[in-house]
Amino acid sequence: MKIVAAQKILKANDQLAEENRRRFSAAGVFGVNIVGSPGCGKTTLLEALIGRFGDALAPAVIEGDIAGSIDAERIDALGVPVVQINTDGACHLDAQMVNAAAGSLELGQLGLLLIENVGNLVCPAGFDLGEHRRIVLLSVPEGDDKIAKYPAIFRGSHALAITKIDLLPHFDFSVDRVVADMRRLAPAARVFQLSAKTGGGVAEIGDWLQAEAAAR
Ligand SMILES: Nc1nc2c(ncn2[C@@H]2O[C@H](COP(=O)(O)OP(=O)(O)OP(=O)(O)O)[C@@H](O)[C@H]2O)c(=O)[nH]1
Ligand SMILES: [Mg+2]
Repeated sequence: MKIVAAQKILKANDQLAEENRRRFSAAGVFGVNIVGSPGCGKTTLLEALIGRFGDALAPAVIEGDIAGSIDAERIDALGVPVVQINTDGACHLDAQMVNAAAGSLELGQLGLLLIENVGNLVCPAGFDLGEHRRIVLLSVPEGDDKIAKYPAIFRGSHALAITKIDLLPHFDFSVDRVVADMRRLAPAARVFQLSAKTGGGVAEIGDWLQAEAAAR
């Protein structure tokens, strides 16, 4: 007996992800996949980045959630085009879902496509969506051992944002340990420290993203 289903699915996903990437590049859209645990601060970061960029980068958002449209409503309130994907139980987005969602956006009028993945530190790691950059978030309350315990999602990311940095006084969380673990797994990745409460660090990651988008 041969079991090849998972490999086949991943191969098909990779092919469609490449197609998505070509489509985004051809339209002049820079795609960013935002991943991290439930509640780590993904939507809050999107809100802060959109507030910072304004219309300058012509952003749009694809929201991935198992159910509901809470996050899409938060983005819609900012007046930014948004599509909500409900995965109906699946713990990650895939290239097919993003392909379908992108079909309802005017890609030619956009500069930046921010894709918030389903909150999960495991499943999204294996699924390329066709993005140009992947940012992984790790919030202080989750603990400083998460890179060591969930390496795949960190290894494949271009940047790490340590979020909720305002909570450091309340948790035994070593930023040095997290930075060292990330350096080992992804030496080229940028590391940012953010607080949505104070707004600290949003400028740095926003400037980096803007420079990465401009460099393409
Ligand atoms: N103290 C503090 N709280 C934060 C910060 N960023 C986000 N939060 C809070 O964390 C909670 C979750 O934030 P969200 O942005 O909704 O998290 P998320 O990752 O989008 O969550 P899911 O989409 O459910 O996976 C909210 O109550 C936010 O107000 C921060 O920098 N500091
Ligand atoms: Mg969210």
